[in-house]
Amino acid sequence: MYFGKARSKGDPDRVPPNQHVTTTFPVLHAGNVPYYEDISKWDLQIFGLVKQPKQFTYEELKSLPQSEQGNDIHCVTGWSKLDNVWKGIRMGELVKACGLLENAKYCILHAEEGWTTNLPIEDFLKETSLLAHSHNGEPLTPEHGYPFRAVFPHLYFWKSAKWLRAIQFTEHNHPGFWEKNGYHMYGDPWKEERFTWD
Ligand SMILES: Nc1nc2c(c(=O)[nH]1)N[C@H]1C(S)=C(S)[C@@H](COP(=O)(O)O)O[C@H]1N2
Ligand SMILES: [Mo]
Repeated sequence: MYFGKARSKGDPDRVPPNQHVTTTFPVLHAGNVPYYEDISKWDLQIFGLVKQPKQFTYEELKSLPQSEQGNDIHCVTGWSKLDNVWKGIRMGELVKACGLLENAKYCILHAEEGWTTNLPIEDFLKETSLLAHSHNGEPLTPEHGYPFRAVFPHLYFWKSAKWLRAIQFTEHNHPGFWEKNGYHMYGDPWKEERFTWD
């Protein structure tokens, strides 16, 4: 498991500029925490610029090859949480069977209540990009994204959509919920790509 170069608090190799380390796990989102009465009715859809759109049930996702990733997360509001262990499915594994079309360049992640975020396809397909169902050995709690959330540790944490319901592949880069409200289209914490009005 990879935990980065150093372990000390505030290490500049480990903690991006103007971030502080927290040992708590803050809960942050717009809207409501969803409640699922019957998880067998839940699904995750993959659509857009793919040869074969797909619809996964909860059970189907649990039966795909599972991976574990150790990483740090950085919220644009200033907190960083080090040494998280996520378990789930690599995004690359998830979309294997869909056949991405050549003009697929970006993704829109669709979460509950119409919440969205966007990122380039290379970032979505990185080895470290996960569709996670567990954090530090425990299933995700409802507040942190149960049943499945995205985790893109190399981008600010707002890109890591909780309660993910669909992944859409597009040719152009469409701003999501926060991006329409001035957050950066990419969000590299090391370059402090926080807001577009800076
Ligand atoms: N569906 C959804 N996912 C979301 C958000 C949201 O508002 N809705 N907020 C993002 C933001 S700004 C952050 S910092 C992280 C917070 O995740 P956490 O509550 O598990 O710490 O979720 C991200 N994913
Ligand atoms: Mo955030």
